[in-house]
Amino acid sequence: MNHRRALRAAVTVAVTGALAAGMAMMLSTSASAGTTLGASAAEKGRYFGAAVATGKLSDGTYVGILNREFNSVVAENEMKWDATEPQQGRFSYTGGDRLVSHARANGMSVRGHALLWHQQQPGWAQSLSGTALRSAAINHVTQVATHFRGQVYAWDVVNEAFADGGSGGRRDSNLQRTGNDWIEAAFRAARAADPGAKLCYNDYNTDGINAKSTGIYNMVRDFKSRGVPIDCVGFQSHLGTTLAGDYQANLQRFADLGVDVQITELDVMTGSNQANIFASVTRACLAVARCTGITVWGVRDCDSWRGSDNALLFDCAGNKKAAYTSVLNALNAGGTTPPPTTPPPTTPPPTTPPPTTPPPTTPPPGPGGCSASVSLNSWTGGFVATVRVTAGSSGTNGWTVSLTLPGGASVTNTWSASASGSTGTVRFTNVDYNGRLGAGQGTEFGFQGNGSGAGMTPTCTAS
Ligand code: G2I
Repeated sequence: MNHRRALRAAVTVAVTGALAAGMAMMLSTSASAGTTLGASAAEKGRYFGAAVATGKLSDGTYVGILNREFNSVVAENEMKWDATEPQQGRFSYTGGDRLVSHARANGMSVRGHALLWHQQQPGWAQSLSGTALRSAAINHVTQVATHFRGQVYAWDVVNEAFADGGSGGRRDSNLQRTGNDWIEAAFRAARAADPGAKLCYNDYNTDGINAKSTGIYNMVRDFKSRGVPIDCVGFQSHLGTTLAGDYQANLQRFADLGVDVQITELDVMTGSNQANIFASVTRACLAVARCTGITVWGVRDCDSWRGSDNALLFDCAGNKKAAYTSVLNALNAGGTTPPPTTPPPTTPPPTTPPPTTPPPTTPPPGPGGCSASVSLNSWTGGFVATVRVTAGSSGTNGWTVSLTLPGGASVTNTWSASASGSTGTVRFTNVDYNGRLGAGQGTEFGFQGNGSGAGMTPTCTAS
């Protein structure tokens, strides 16, 4: 990947300009004048985030800007594969946990970046291939997403898997060589590990309708049609001196597939167009109802991977640049469409990792019938329950699991079963693909709840 080369492949600027801005003012449902990026974006039901290098959290100027202006963070490097699993099976979460804890203390949501990527792999993974690499990669997804379960608003599950240029196909990589289905395998593993996180595919050079973004579009359409769990697409938006005229139309066509979209790594080449391009990207996100937020890739120009491009919103001394003002004005003027239906959490989940519950001891199935056991992953105010159903000696054609939630608890989301009721005694019945179990066979379903799920005892009835 060569982002510099990528930046040169730019098209004409289409700044929507005064007309659109005027319309936005007219159509805007509530006049607003947030005084910081985060507050103003929040008024529009969105977040405004920054990539953070945790090493800089001891820099007072840096932290001052971060805490004042942003209500979302992403780790610039600390949650990547080389950082989180430096040796196979040995996980290290120091940097990621530090960022999550900073976010929690300051009311910020967290984007997770990135579970699988061809770059920044630890040496041991670079030297693997085939099924050994595939299992290591899926284990990585499972472990890391489990560790941060309940603490991450959205994960970049797979980063930069498509090729540049006109092919519209996948990039060659060790991961790609394990089989074309590696991306969907990663998304399924991530969903199982953290059912509450939005799962995103993230890439660059997708800033408009082009061969690469169309290749990704086709993958997302295919995933949606086959039920592969994908919730969002990240558009990195490392931009040059021009912006494609169809930047917003491209976001919209993805949103129309039924996924959220997010601007995930925004930075723009310095120059006379910088402020305009930042504002145009902001307006584009506000104009797409399912664009849930914008993240800039760093705080001050000198914090940026782009060095002398001076590509961010604050100068090296921490002063607001013209680009900052243009973004804030665009946020305050914007919002011609309703904000997303599921705004990102304003109260981030707890930093203390959920208590690890030992694997449940599944009661032996009796003759006929079925049995069920629950394992819980809880945090203050919520939990995820995984329920294991095991068929007795006659197998099942279908099953129903009943359990009684403690007072004040409620089911908010169920997968691999259908729930009747959400409080008190709730009955979960198999879905079409998991009702039929052979003698002694098992299956799992799960649900997420508010309140405490402690002490639930399931009973299973077979049909
Ligand atoms: O390349 C810009 C971004 C493109 N999209 C994915 C992002 O994850 C990526 O971020 C950059 C970070 O901003 C850099 O900070 O990813 C680079 C790695 O590809 C990061 O650079 C690395 C250096 O290459 C390492 O030498 C260094 O040890 O940062 C590491 C930590 O400072």
